[in-house]
Amino acid sequence: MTPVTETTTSTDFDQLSINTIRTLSMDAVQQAKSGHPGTPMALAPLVYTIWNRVMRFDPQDPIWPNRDRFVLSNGHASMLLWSVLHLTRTQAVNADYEKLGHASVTLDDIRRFRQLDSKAPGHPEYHWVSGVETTTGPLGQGVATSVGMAIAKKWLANRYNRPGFPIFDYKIYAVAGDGCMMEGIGSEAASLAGHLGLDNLCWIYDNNHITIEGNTKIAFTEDVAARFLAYGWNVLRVGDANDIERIEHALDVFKKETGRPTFIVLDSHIGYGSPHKQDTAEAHGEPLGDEEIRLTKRAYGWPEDAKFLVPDGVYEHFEDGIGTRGANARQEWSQLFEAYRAQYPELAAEIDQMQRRELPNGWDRNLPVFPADPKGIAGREASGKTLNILAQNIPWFLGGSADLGPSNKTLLTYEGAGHFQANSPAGKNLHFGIREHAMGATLNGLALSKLRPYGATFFIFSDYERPAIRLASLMELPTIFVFTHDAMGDGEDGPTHQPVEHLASLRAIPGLVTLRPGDANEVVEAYRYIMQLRHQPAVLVLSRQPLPTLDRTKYAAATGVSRGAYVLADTPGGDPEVILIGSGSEVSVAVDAHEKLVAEGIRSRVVSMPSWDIFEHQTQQYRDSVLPPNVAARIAIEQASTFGWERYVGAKGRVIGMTTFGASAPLKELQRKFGFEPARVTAIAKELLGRG
Ligand SMILES: Cc1ncc(C[n+]2csc(CCOP(=O)(O)OP(=O)(O)O)c2C)c(N)n1
Ligand SMILES: [Mg+2]
Repeated sequence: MTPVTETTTSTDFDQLSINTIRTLSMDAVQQAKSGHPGTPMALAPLVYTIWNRVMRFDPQDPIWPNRDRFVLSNGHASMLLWSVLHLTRTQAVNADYEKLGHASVTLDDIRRFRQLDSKAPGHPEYHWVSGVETTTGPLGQGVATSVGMAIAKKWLANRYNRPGFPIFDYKIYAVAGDGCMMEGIGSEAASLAGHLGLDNLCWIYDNNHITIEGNTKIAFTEDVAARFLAYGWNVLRVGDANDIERIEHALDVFKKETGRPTFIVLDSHIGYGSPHKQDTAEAHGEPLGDEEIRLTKRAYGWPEDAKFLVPDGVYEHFEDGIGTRGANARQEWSQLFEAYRAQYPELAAEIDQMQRRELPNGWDRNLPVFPADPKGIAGREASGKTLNILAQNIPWFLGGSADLGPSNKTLLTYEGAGHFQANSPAGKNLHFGIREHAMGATLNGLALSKLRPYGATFFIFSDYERPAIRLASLMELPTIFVFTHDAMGDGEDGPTHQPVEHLASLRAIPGLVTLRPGDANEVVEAYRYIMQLRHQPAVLVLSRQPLPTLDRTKYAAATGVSRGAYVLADTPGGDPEVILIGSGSEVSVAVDAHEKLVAEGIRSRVVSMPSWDIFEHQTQQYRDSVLPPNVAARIAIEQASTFGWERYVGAKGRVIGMTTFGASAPLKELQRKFGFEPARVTAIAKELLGRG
């Protein structure tokens, strides 16, 4: 190995840079007394090669649209990312895409690895550190998200590239460990990527045979390479993770491959260079210890007592590599884009808007308005009509379903909508197959690429997608999750298909906007609200069965949806003695009960509450005007777990909801059995008012 003091040649600088990544990682974990040193030590040569020799990424502009993407799916090895972001002097950008004029990750951040406010947190966090392409840590999410990035690139290239104008021609590199290969989401995503022939996607598998409990032979003995061959990937192997020439060669093979994604099996040694910890599970997630660090640095030819050392010339070496290559690539692209703008001003304007997560002019023209109709229309139907308008108004709005398009009504049926496949990358209908979890992550990958995606399945299967929904919220991405069959409306399918606790569980995710509209016009208003979100994901919860379309000349306008909850029907003079609060299919139950109560001289009010989250963000004054604090007689009605409704009905109120699973029966019988009928509401209202 090359001693620090004797460096001269560029080969020496390769090794010196690699060892800088290794020792920064070891020192940071030791200082934090927590973290994962072993994998950064093993993968430093790989990450070095990708970044300094291959990737087209300009550290001066980490959000340049045509940059290559790097995803660290084994997010516990975050020190790899903090090291290269620091050594490349990648610049910080804020949420409004403004360059802040300072480094994204400083050496001081690395010294404060895993500490409060450090830009070197435990795992890569998209919204927190510039240069991180996606949040990772839950294993498998990163690789699955990379599939969305690869789909996005194909779609973007098809729409915007023109002869002589390869505006979008980037590649996506994802690094993953055994965990990402074991997790189901990784397999779902690999299967989808193979089917779609995503040849712009390269996964590098850190084949170190080690996970937390020890050698992978205790639980994971399949032939991973054979599995990827079966998925239709191009499978390569590099037998020595320290051989950067071979790594670069494999990456070259990837770049030339057409029609298939590439999977590189990289045989590595976790904790490489550590005399006592290499190839052990201890190297995975524990600091090496001061003495072992000393011995390892000695093995690297590093000054044994130096800490957080970046030797002379290392920053410059990255500057000469990725810095120069990235700056040139971006400058060439910028010139290309200006010429493109002159020739294709409309397309260029679209790209500009999309990059800022803005909507095109006229994005909401022709949205449907549904006339009053007691029989009404299903939430999913109203959604389908709305989606079909939005997709025509917004070029980069696209989506699909996990094989339930005909049921979810998410199919785009207008002429020219098309279906995204390997040979038809213009399609706006995506087909995720029955892979909800990968669908969620793929949607996030699309949103990270600045497209505006939606994905659908039955509400019950939000459980199969939940980790990706949570990450969308953590990343502050405007991903749209559409769910239909929101309660007992699918009756005969029974309790396996009837969501109960799902609303409560999604409402508990910080930052997520959950909306359960009460009629067709509320569905439209829900979309109008959601589409304007730039940094928040939304969940739309829709009925399978028809819901009466309320007469908005008699009741309040559906635009109240934008406030989360609003007074839909009131007592004359607005001085209610009882408040009925409902969402979704229970809004019309509340309205029926209200009419009966009013007819009996009871001063009732109906509050339609499609979204707790939006309502919570209104002023106290508004919230009090909807739910006056002096009215204690309150009834919430919702075909879902009662969990949490106390906050709106108070100690003296009541909740008509679910405390058990549902049952298999026709809808009407279920509504009777579980008490979602106007008569029950009126009876409870009178009981609360002491007029029973
Ligand atoms: C979904 C999920 N389950 C469990 C964990 C906890 N965890 C973090 S790292 C790890 C072991 C990962 O092994 P591998 O991917 O081989 O990484 P290596 O130790 O080789 O770097 C586990 C179980 C996690 N982060 N995500
Ligand atoms: Mg491993």
